[in-house]
Amino acid sequence: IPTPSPSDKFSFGLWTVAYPGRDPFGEPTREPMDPIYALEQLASLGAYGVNFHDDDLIPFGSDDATRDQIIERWKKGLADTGLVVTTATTNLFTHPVFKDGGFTSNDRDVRRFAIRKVMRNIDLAAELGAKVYVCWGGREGAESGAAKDIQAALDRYREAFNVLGEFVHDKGYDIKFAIEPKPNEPRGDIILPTIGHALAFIETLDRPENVGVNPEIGHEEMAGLNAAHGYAQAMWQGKLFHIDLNGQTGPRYDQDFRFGVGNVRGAFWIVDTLLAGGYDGPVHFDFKTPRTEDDKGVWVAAKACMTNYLILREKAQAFRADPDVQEALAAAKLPELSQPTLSEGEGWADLEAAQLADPDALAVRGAGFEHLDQLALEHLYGVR
Ligand code: GLT
Ligand code: MN
Ligand code: MN
Repeated sequence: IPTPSPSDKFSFGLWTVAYPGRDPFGEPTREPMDPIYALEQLASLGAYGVNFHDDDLIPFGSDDATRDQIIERWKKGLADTGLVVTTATTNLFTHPVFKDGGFTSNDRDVRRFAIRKVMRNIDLAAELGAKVYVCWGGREGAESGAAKDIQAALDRYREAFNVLGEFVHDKGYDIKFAIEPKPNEPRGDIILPTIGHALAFIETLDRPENVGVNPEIGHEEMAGLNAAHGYAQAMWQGKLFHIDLNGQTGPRYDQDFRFGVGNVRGAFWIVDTLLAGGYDGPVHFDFKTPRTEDDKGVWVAAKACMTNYLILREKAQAFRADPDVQEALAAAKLPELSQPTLSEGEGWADLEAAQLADPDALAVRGAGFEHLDQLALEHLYGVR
């Protein structure tokens, strides 16, 4: 069984391991977790970095003196464990003030408060060396039609990112934003529900180059989408700034299982896609340990996220290196897909005049995809 090490760049949200097991139907089943204990455990398991919401670390409403004390203790914990703050984010969803969202709340005062809350935590994120700032707009949405003017809400969403982009620029921070899409939960419908919506929105911003996406596997699968294809398009557009890896079993509530369970075949292709695309950011897990588990179970689950990634990485690499697979890829014309459709110097007029292959002859050629996919499954099932 492979062992994680910091060179694998595994990172965890503080809220993931500290999740106390509260759900809409039940009270927490685990004690609140000291953030320093979380750092110690993660470091001992071989993790590299952490990500946190402002309120994960500093309880909402803390006075300045308390805040400073907590930050000093956190810095010492980081120094003692060697963990890196790769990423930070803002909680714009727990406090009741955000019941109708932060950046897109109908209430202007709430929107102003939300942007200020983000600015304050970006200052801290920059001080701690974070390079990515995640924005999950979990409460930006609605349960009913007339309650939200979506075009106006998108104007306000854009305004918030433009103000924050200006803020980061003016302060000279080396920080990029990563928008995390999700289709629903906790709102009935969430704005920017998928990777595609987010990518299109980003192009409307004043500084699109500074904003990318942080797609979560489970969120794409909740929308019935192929998460690996979404990750691939985000990389193709130079926008995969961060990732939230976890497990999900089809379109239902946000399960946030540990990475590698749920859609196992999908997880294999996610890892293969990340390797193929040369993703080199933090390999970040956003999971919640089921509330059936005690503290020991939390660390079993956290470690398993990393172990499962390493197992799938070995399998994806072995799949790509297998001569039978290379032969099957060639037979399935994968190298041909990388060739431009028109030749060098050829234009539409040449194509119009060209002698083309007989479509009926083309139509009877088998694609060879079943053989190729069976080879992948045999690698995944561990018999190759
Ligand atoms: C929350 C959510 C996650 C987001 C986090 C970032 S918080 O737990 O379920 O998907 O990534 O705000
Ligand atoms: Mn989730
Ligand atoms: Mn997430």
